[in-house]
Amino acid sequence: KTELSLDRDCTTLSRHVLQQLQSFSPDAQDLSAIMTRIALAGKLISRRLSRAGLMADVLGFTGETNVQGEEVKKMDVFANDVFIAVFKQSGLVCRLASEEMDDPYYIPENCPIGRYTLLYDPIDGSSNVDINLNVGSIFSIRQGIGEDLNGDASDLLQDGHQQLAAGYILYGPSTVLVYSLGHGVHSFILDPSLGEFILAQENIKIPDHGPVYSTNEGNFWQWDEAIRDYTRYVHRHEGYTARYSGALVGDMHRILLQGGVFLYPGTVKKPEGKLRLLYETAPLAFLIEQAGGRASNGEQSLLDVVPTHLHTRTPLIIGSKEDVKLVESFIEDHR
Ligand code: AHM
Ligand code: MG
Repeated sequence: KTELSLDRDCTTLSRHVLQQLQSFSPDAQDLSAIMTRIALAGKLISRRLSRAGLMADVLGFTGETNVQGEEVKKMDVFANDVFIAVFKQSGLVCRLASEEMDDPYYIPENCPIGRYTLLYDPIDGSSNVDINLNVGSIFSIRQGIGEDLNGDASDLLQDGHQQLAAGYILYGPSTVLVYSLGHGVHSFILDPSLGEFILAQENIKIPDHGPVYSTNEGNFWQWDEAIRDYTRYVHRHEGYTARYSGALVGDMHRILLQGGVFLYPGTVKKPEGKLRLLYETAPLAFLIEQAGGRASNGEQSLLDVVPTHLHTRTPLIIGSKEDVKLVESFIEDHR
């Protein structure tokens, strides 16, 4: 028994990444090191969140507005800076791009050695921070194709299949990291006494159908008829249950484990929806497809969508295969 638990405790994230890539090639070493840094960012953010109510200067707004017209929270700024800090002088990532920064952030001393770019949403669902509910970080690792001549990351405007790795960190009762390198989806739980993410579940498969539908029904009046019809269908059939936390990572984690569908469709005010492709919807689509699920923007597979700029938004329908297909069939019927 002792040996068993020891064995489990020894499957740390960095070891797992190397096992996944089954090699000690430079690329495997790089990705393992990058994942270790992302995990460090997760630990730092998790520590700060766990003390948020006790410390001055953690909760609330900074008083500024970001490029996307949203009020900036102190935790957004902190978490954004954490990711930059853990990659400085790492020689690993040459560039970071996030929801909180208009343009990519270059780490010149890492270029050109670090050929990778980290795309991330440092705190997703940040309205939950002030009320002590779950939030998450979403990340994706890509390699630019060609050169970024204008410094606006045009080389990153590629479809979601180009992601080398993607995942999220969920700050809930415990801190959970879920990732995929394109070889299945795996979860790790932060053991605070060790300061390590320990393997929890390997090769997670999402059920083909699940009971949960997760969407902000307050937007019903803003949706097009297809999505309204789908919602009416769910209201009129047994076996569905609504869950929506206002934080995508938590809602997705539930769906990954228990099945169901998450929808953030276009609205009158935001025809492209709210969520951004490169650091929100594409990484989650990569994970869900690796877990045997499906992700769509309503028109095509989400992984096929090519962004027009760094902060491009897309509608999102994601989750269990059958549930996503059902939503798509309503969209099809209204064409
Ligand atoms: P954020 O990255 O600015 O926090 O926005 C993304 C969040 C998601 O976590 C969540 O699913 C969605 O916005 C909730 O939006 P709404 O309040 O419109 O339902
Ligand atoms: Mg976000």
